[in-house]
Amino acid sequence: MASSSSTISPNEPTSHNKKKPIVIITIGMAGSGKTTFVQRINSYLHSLDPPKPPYTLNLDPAVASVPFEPNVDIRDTIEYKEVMKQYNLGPNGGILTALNLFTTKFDQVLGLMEKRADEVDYMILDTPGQIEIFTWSASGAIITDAVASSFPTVIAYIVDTPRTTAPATFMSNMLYACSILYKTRLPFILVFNKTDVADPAPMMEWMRDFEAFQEALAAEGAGMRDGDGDPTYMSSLMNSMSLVLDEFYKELKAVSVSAYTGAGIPEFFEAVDATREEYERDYLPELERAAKQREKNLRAKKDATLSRFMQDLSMDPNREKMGKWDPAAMDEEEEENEEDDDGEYIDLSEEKGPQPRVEIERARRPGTGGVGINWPRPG
Ligand SMILES: Nc1nc2c(ncn2[C@@H]2O[C@H](COP(=O)(O)OP(=O)(O)OP(=O)(O)O)[C@@H](O)[C@H]2O)c(=O)[nH]1
Ligand SMILES: [Mg+2]
Repeated sequence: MASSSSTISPNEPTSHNKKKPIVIITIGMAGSGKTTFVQRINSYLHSLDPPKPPYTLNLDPAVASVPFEPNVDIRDTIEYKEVMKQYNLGPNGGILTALNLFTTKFDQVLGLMEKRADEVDYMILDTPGQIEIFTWSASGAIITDAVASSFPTVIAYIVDTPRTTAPATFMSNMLYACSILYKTRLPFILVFNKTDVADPAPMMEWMRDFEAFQEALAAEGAGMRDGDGDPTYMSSLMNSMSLVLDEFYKELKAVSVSAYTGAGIPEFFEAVDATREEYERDYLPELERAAKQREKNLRAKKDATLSRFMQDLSMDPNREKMGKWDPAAMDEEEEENEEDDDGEYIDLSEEKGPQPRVEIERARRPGTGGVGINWPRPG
């Protein structure tokens, strides 16, 4: 899937010579305010003069209600509670499987995004509540890669500021952010949210000044010194970790916002706009190199299969009875098969009158006749 999009150049302007929109992927711990933040940036973009309505996608199958109107909503195609029942899973397994199933058709979603690229400046993805479902799953990686292969992309890592005021908690949150940065290698913005209830200034200071963080750690006291007054294992670990993080802080931008009041949102967009250059300079060459390598591997695999096939053919005593083999015809047939579609995603904002629905959508909508989901079963 990601590979299917590798031919699209994210650097190329859209057909009207407009720059490609920037995709903002919001990631953050459960309850950090991702959805409220997406709602806030969505309404901010609508309120600009002239308005710049973004293209929005909800990838959280378990959210009860979305406070903005997403253009693509995973809940329209997959009901995660039904997935839980069918696959006998718990809530997290259900969400993960729902996301995996959605990802199998993400090329269609990408197609919808490409179609709207001329009209919008920003595309915003809201991700599932449990952070690891998106960041440590194959589907999260596939979606991120697919999107980043087609558009300039930035990660907005939402930090729950009031829950991160303790130095140790702050550090674990930053370690998580650090792992995501190194995993995705995409431009990264730390978004300190909920600043209406907690001031992120001390945290910003800790990021700038390593010694300030050490002092805060020492001031926290508990667990840092043993009975003899020597530093504990925990204290040494935290000190070494904070040294690692010091390098990480140099690579990223941090902004303070309140999704609740709207404070800091213009500064967030300044940071987002600045990442376009970073994306083109650092990420794109790597992306192009990976795409070329993928293509090379694919060609080598195809050549190997072809020569094996030719060998088999030359050894087959019945080959005279068969018609002459035409590789071009075979390619055409393959392409035709690829085009076969067993379902279609719908851009809700384009919906005019009754739309063809995929089977799984009917399962969710009461009164539409669908009773079960025919997803492939494991094993
Ligand atoms: N005070 C304050 N509360 C906020 C802010 N942003 C979000 N919240 C609250 O934080 C809670 C969680 O917000 P959500 O937007 O649902 O967070 P989320 O990260 O999408 O949550 P999940 O998707 O369930 O993980 C809600 O009660 C919000 O009202 C903010 O800027 N200030
Ligand atoms: Mg949410």
